[in-house]
Amino acid sequence: MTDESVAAPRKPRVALMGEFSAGKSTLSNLLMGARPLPEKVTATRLSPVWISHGTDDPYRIDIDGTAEPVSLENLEDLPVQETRVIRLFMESDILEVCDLIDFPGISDPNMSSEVWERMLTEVDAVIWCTHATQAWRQSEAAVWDTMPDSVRENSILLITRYDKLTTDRDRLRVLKRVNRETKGLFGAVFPVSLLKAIQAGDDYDLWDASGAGPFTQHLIDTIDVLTKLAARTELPLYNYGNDTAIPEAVVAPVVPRRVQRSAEGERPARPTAPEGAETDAAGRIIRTS
Ligand SMILES: Nc1nc2c(ncn2[C@@H]2O[C@H](COP(=O)(O)OP(=O)(O)OP(=O)(O)O)[C@@H](O)[C@H]2O)c(=O)[nH]1
Ligand SMILES: [Mg+2]
Repeated sequence: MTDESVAAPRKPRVALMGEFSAGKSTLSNLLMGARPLPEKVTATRLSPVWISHGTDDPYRIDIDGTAEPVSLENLEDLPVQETRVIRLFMESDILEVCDLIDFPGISDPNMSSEVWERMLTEVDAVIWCTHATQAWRQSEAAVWDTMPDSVRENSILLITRYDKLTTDRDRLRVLKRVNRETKGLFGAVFPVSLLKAIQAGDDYDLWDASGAGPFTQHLIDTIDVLTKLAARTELPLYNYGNDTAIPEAVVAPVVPRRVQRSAEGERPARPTAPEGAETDAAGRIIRTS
C-alpha cells in the first residue's frame, strides 16, 4: 500500500467488463495513456487485474488472502483459478482519481466464471464493453441482470469496435437496438472505436470522431459522483443493495477534471452532447441516457 492510499479515503473502483475480446484491455490502455502489461501477457487469460496509482511492485492475492510478489513478465504463468486478483501500480492521471479493474471475458470457455465473479463485490461501477457487431448478447444481459442497481446506475455501456460497422444505417440500427434493450440498465451508452481513439494521437477531430470525446467527458463526471459516494462508505457500492441507504457525506472531495490520454498530449475537457443527441453522418457522438 502506498502512503497516499492510507491517508486518503478510498478511491472509486471502476471495473472494465464484457465478453472476450470486446476491448477491455484496449480501453484500459486508452484511459491510462500507457500499457500496464507487456504485449505478450495481454494476449493470455489473466485473473482480474486491479490497477492503482503508485510505484509499488506488483503482487498477486491468493484465494486464501495471501499476498505474494509477482513479475510482470511472468504473469501468464500464475495459476488463474487460485489467484483472486493481480495488483499493479502505475503513475497515470486517471489513477489519481479512481482505481481500474480489468476483468477477463465473461464467457470464456477456458476459464471458470468464478475467477471473475468473486471480484464483483469489490466494484463501485462498470464500463461494460460490448462488440458492435454482436452487441448485447444474452450472456451479457444475464450477467448484468445480477448486478445491483447501486452499481448499474453509475455504469457506462460502451459499444466498442464501432468502426467495424461500415454504414450509417448499420450504426444507427445497432445503437437504437442496444439503447432499447438496455433502457434503464446503465447510466449512459456510447458508441466508440477504441482503436481510432488510440490512433487519433493529438488530432482533435479524429479523437472526437472516434466517439472517445463524449465518453471520456461522461466518465469524468461519473468519477466525480462516485468519489462523493465512496467518501460516504468504506464498502464498495456492489455491497449496497437496492434498499440500503448510503450514509450521509462526510466530505465531498474535489476531482481533477481531466483524464490524460497519453504521456505527451492532454486534451481539454469536451462538452457533452445534448440530451437525446443522435449520430451524425460520420458516426460521431451520440449520448443517450
Ligand atoms: N477495429 C477495432 N479493433 C479493436 C477495437 N477495440 C479493440 N480492438 C482490437 O480487438 C482486440 C481485442 O481487444 P482487447 O482490448 O484485448 O480485448 P479484451 O476485452 O481485453 O479481451 P480479453 O481480455 O481477451 O477478453 C485487439 O486486437 C484490439 O486491438 C476497436 O474499437 N476497433
Ligand atoms: Mg483483456
